[in-house]
Amino acid sequence: MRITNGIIASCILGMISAADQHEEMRCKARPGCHLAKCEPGPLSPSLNVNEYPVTCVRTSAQDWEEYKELKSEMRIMRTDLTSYASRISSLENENKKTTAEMEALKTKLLKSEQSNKALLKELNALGIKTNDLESHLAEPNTALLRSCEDVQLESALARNDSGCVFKLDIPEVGITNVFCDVTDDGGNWTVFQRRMNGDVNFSRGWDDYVKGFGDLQGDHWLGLEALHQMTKTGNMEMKIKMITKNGVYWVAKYSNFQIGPGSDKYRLTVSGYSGNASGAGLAYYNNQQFSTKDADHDSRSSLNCAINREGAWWYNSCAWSNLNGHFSKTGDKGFWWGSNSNLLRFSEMKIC
Ligand SMILES: [Ca+2]
Repeated sequence: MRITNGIIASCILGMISAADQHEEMRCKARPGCHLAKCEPGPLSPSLNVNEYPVTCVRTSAQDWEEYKELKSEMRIMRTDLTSYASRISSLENENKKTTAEMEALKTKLLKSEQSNKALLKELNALGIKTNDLESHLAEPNTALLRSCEDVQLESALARNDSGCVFKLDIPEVGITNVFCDVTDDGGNWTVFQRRMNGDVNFSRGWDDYVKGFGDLQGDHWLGLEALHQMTKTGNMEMKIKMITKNGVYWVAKYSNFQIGPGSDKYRLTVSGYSGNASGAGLAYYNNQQFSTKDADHDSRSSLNCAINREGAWWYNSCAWSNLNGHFSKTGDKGFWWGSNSNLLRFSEMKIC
C-alpha cells in the first residue's frame, strides 16, 4: 500500500509523540517495513515498548525517502518558528521600549511648547514696552503729562494762533490728544468744548458725550469721563469765551468747577462766577446731572430737555444756556447763553 501525502502530513504532525517514535523504530526492525502506521493503538504502561501493537505499512523506498526529507524540513521549520517567536518577542520588547521613549519625548515636547509660549508672551510684552519707549523717545515730554499746565511748546503735535494739540496721559482714560490754549489769561487751559464753524454735529447720544468727539483744532467736545478725571481732585477754574451773533465778546469765568463720576451721570458742581456774559449763567445748572437725547437726567419730568432744546447739557428744567445746541450757519437759530434770544457764533469752554 502506497501512502499518500495526506497520510505523510498526518504522520509528520503526530511525530512529536514518543509513541510515534517507538512505532517507527519497531517498524524499521521489520524487513520491508519502512514506515509505521500513524495510529499505533492504545498505549498501555504495562506494555514494553517492543510489545505495542503496531501496524506496519509497506511503502516504496522513494516514499520513505520523501517522508524522511519532509520530516527533516519540519524540524528545520520548527527551529525557524522558535527563532521567529524569539525574534517577535524581542521586537515586542523593543516596541514597548520605543513607545515608552516616545511618550517621554511627547511629555518633554509638551513642556517645551508651554515654555515657548510663556517666553513668546514675555517677548511680546517686552516688544510692546520697547515700542512704547521708542514712541516716547520720538515724542519727548508728550505721553506722561497730566494736564495742559505741564506742557512745553516744543512738544506740541500741532498748533494754531491760540494754542497747541498735546498728548496727555489722563488718569483712567489713558493717552488722549487735547487742545491746550497757551495764550489766554496767562494759563495753559485745557479746552473741552469749542463751537466755531459748525462742521461737527453735536446732536449726539450719551456714549459720544462720554468719550468725546470732533476736531481738536475746530469744533469738539473732549468727553465727560476725561472732564471728570481732570477735575475730580478739585481746585479747577473754568472759563467760557463766547462771541455773540452780533460780534460781542463775552467771558464767563468760574473759580470752582468739578464734574462728578459716570455713576452720578457726570453731575456738575460750579460756583464763583465772574465775567461780563449776560444772563443767569451756569448757577442754574449747579448740582445737575448731564443729559443727552438718549439719556434724560434733567429735572423736567414731562419732557426730555436734550431733545426739546436740541442739545446735551446739565439741563435743569430746562435751560437758560445751551452751548451744545444746534449750530446754525444762517443764524436763524442756534446755541445760546443766558436766554434763547442770545444766539452765539462762537463758544469755547476750558479748565485750568
Ligand atoms: Ca426729563
